[in-house]
Amino acid sequence: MAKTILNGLLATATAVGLSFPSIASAQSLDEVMEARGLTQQDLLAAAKTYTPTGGRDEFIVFSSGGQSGQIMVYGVPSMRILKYVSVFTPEPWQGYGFDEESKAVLEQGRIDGKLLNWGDTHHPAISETDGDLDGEWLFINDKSAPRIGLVSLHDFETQQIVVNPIMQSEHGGAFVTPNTDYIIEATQYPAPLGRGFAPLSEFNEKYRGAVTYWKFDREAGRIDQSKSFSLELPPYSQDLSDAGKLVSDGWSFTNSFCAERYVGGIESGRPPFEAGCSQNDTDYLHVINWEKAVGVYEAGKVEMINDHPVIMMDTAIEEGLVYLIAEPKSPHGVDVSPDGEYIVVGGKLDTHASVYSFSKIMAAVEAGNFSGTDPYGIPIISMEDALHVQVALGLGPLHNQFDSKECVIYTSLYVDSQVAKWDYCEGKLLDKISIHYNIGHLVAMEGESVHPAGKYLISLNKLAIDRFNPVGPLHPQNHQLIDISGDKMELLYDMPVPLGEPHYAAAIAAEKLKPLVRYRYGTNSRTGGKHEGAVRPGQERIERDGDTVTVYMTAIRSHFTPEIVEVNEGDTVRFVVTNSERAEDETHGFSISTFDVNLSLEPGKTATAEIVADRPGVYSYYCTEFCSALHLEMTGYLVVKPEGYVEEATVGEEGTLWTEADYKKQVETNVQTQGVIDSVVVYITSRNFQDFPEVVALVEDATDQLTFAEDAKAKSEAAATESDWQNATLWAGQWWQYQVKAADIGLRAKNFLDEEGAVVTAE
Ligand code: K7E
Ligand code: CUA
Repeated sequence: MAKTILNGLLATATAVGLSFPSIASAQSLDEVMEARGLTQQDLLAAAKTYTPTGGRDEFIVFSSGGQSGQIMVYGVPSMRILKYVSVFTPEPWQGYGFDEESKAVLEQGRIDGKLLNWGDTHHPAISETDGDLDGEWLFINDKSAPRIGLVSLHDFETQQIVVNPIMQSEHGGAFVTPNTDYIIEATQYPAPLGRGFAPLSEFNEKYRGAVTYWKFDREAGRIDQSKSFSLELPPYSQDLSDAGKLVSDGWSFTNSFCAERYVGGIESGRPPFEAGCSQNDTDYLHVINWEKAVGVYEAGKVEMINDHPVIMMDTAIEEGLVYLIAEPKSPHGVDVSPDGEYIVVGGKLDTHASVYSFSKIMAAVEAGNFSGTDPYGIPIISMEDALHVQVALGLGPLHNQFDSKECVIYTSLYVDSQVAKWDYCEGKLLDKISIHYNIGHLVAMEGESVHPAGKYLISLNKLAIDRFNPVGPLHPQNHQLIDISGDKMELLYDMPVPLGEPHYAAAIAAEKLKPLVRYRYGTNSRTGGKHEGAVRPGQERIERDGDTVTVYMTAIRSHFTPEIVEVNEGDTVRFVVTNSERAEDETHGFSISTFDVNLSLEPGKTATAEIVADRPGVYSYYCTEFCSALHLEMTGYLVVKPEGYVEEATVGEEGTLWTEADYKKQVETNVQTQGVIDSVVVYITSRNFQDFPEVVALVEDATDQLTFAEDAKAKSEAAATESDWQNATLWAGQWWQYQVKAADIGLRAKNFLDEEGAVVTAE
């Protein structure tokens, strides 16, 4: 076995560095087109999306995962899925909900004492600086239970969940203000504020909507609930929101449906909600001066509901914080143009998109030019006074996204299954493209920022029907990539997504994201701070405190320290495990048979698996990531001794006893291996490796491994001087294990230098 691996290493070492000329494919492009029935157009689309091995994408998309409670991350234009970030739902691979640190995050999402393991993610928002996406943080709402999740874009992990103290359901979040001072969250279905009871017969009097402004403390990297407040709104079903920007900064916009305040009851013979809620020709766009509202909140003009400050409607009206504008029947999206002047609303049940002018709205507010008030006394600005232009686009206009080209906007048409490209300044239709089928949201690159990036648009479809190989009655979702760089939109690619309904997505230039390669040693990734249980190699220990046993453990290729943990039946056992690797992508896992735990330990991370050892037995634990050639050997035993068990003084017998000859043979192998390592070291150090941070990191890691090798070598030699051939051989074996890891890393570094064209700087 040892010999085989060594030969392999030697072979790789010689092969690396030799480059073979690429052999041309036997087939020509024409033959492939013919054989696969592809058109010129198909080839063009393929060339625009194909990303060769090792290639990177220009944009990164964060898509809501709907009923999965997650976020999906993928690249554009390749449409390759890179990650699922779990927010409201456990995710086993990444240990989310299977380690204590992430359970603490899910715990924050408890509502009225109840732990929820399901969420319906709808609208992600990337943090902004001066209205541009800055790639630091991501917020997403849960429509089903009124919650907002916060994801760090340094490690793509969920770090906080906040529960809305007054809402029963929500939809119009998460939308950020241009400097991420606040995250906006608006209700969906009206209910008594504070989630109490009131009979439906008192709907008009006791039921309410609301919008919450969550304060974001960027320095702390947390939503600060103690500086957040809400505004009471009428019991219309508030829908989507958007924050004003530039000229309209300081204002926010939330539309609504069911301004009829209709309550269904199909079972008692009343027409259903869908009929009663779409009877009127108009609903209301709420126009809110949040900046002024902050002052009103700080002046204490609030009522406390569930310990949360709420500016009640009377105060809001008196202080001039809220206005309504009639908008066409059951609208859906509301989106503010990059310059902040226009607010575009999709009609949904109306064929028009309506463009409101912020300066016209302000003129009406300043002149006190209102057409009346709603039943709660909120001033209504007439549609004519606020409207810039209305354009008939087609059936079911829903959501809008902006292009980098001035005045160009894209609107999804749900019923028509089309995207309309139009000019919102002039009010004219420019182009249409059919999608398959029934588009909901759409996302253009940085299309909601003050500087949209254009280039691509993605249609987030509600149905796939016949687009993919059938996989049973539940079809995958379909994200369709569209090229918007030219005058005509061109469909490029269909991406099936087996995750959950995509609602909204946010797309950012990849270069703006600065994710970590490894954690600072001993990081609790869910707080971002140092883990109090982190230990360095050599500090591992097992501590007992009453019935609680804490195992301070490290993980490195390819062993845990300690490897045997003995406890008593009934003990609570906490395994606090730190991955002491530095090498990029050297993640270890940790699971204990039948205890329903899994840790994902990326380099530098510390996480905890806590179990109650309630059944006597012997439970193996092992690393769940294939991390090295001896990954299967990365294991240990949790021994749970039955109550009253008395240990007998016996000595375990080894399976094999090693001799001096075995020791010498192993040492010989090690000397040869060292020869390979030395040659790789010469290769690397004679080149400008310092110019490549990736290689510097690999070299540091290899140096670590060689230090461990030295330590094992010393132990083996000490045993040999005492003629303890058993331990001498085994420690020589461990010495070799560290050498193999160092050689593996060294070859990776050498390979990298070859590919990147490093130059010889020394002989
Ligand atoms: Cu599905 Cu934004 Cu919740 Cu529209 S939403 S489609
Ligand atoms: Cu560590 Cu497998």
